[in-house]
Amino acid sequence: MPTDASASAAVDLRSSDPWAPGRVIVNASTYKERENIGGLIDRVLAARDDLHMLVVDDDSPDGTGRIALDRAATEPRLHVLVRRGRRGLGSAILEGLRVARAHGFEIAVYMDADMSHDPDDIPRLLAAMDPPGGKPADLAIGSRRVPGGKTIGWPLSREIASRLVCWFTRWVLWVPVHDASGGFRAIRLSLLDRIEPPESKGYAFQEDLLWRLHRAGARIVEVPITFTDRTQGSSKADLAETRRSIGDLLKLARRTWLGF
Ligand SMILES: Nc1nc2c(ncn2[C@@H]2O[C@H](COP(=O)(O)OP(=O)(O)O)[C@@H](O)[C@H]2O)c(=O)[nH]1
Ligand SMILES: [Mg+2]
Repeated sequence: MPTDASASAAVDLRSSDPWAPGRVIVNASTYKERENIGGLIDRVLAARDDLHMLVVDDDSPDGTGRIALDRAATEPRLHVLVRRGRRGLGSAILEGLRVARAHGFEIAVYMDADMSHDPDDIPRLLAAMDPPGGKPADLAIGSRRVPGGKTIGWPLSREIASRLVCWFTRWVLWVPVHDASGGFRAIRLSLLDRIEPPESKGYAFQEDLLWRLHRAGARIVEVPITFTDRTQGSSKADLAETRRSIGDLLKLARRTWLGF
């Protein structure tokens, strides 16, 4: 049964312990995704029957967290953390990775919850982490900007903004990847011990994490994916988030070039 601490509004809600042991967990961060969350859970858990899943919700006013908690009551591979108050996508991803590590998982895949990332691509990301006969990777990026990868349904303004951020990350932050801003990745969780945690709490978490992993010598690979813009619910990438991300990226540029 999920813990129900609704009487005490300041307490984060968690689905029940203990967790059965597992090697790979798929983390999805949610804010107001009630139209998407049920289908996402079904598709992730069906992608491979050894996968666990962790949903980190920021107390979505539309009840997304409650939907996930109710599912977790009967699904032992599903775990849910409902945090009190909106704390940002980057903060949710980082907390999810830490929870996964604390529960002994070796690899986490993290993804958006709006169906832009296809759960059927998860096995390909995992295969790139441990290629048979090849070198294991530390991070596999689901990439729209390598041959075979693409974006469907984005307005031109989003495409341009995303390409600018990727260009900036490659040529100003000196991280040699093609898709630095996507949020569909597999990461070897032991790497968290080798870096200082990203300071970016919002969308710039993606570039910030890459910047730190690259400087720590992580082996990063890119796997082509098709990103399809959401058809249900609405984007949370608003003006405030854009401003915050630009500030975070400029801070990283200062660290790269001036060292502070
Ligand atoms: N937990 C949590 N998730 C968030 C927050 N902001 C956005 N998300 C989730 O992050 C993912 C990406 O957000 P989305 O609105 O689709 O951004 P876009 O794809 O860049 O337009 C979605 O799963 C959102 O529900 C937040 O503050 N907290
Ligand atoms: Mg989206």
